[in-house]
Amino acid sequence: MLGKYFQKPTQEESDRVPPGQYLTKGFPVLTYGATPQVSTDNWKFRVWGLAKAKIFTWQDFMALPQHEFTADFHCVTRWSKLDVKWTGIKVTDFMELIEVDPKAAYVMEHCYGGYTTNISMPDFVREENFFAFKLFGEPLPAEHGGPLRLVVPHLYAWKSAKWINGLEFLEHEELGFWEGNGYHQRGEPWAEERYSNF
Ligand SMILES: Nc1nc2c(c(=O)[nH]1)N[C@H]1C(S)=C(S)[C@@H](COP(=O)(O)O)O[C@H]1N2
Ligand SMILES: [Mo]
Repeated sequence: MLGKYFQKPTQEESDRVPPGQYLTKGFPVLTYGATPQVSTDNWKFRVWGLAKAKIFTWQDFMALPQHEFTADFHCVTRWSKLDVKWTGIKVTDFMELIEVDPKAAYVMEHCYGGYTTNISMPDFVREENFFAFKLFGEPLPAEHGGPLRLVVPHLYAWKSAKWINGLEFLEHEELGFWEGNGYHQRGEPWAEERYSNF
């Protein structure tokens, strides 16, 4: 298993690698379909469903407090990358700008290109989750989700929607793209929630 693309972890590192995962040296690109090319000039981000409908521009996002984040990244195809450095905006700061109906228990993340992924409110609204627009100090490359992606460090990376452009708030859980194709509805890597159990 260990070869050119995988490295043998130190003890400290292996404590951070979830079961069944291997460390990778590079940062693989995992995209279903084509990479959308989105300019920040006409970029729009929508909120709808069980929330007051609202549209945000790139400038609206950039006006929010910006932070540096370091997070481990776990893809369900078994590669993990530790200590990825991002710059972004906390989900909790963005949530201050919108009015969500208390009945909303789930969120569907929507993206340019049509990808979707579902997440529960408690998994979404966490202090450590963020919208990223820089990777290792550089503008987020299109193939990694630029201009803006979500990062949800505590779940498998398919929940970290690239080219995110909308949040649909829901009362009942609906399945996103991979979740509707056999992947687990939550995707917690330490519990190895890889595949759907129904
Ligand atoms: N819009 C969109 N977001 C996506 C994906 C995708 O295909 N489309 N792939 C997901 C998967 S499976 C993973 S592992 C990560 C990969 O992010 P990376 O390409 O930056 O490594 O993005 C996730 N977000
Ligand atoms: Mo993935």
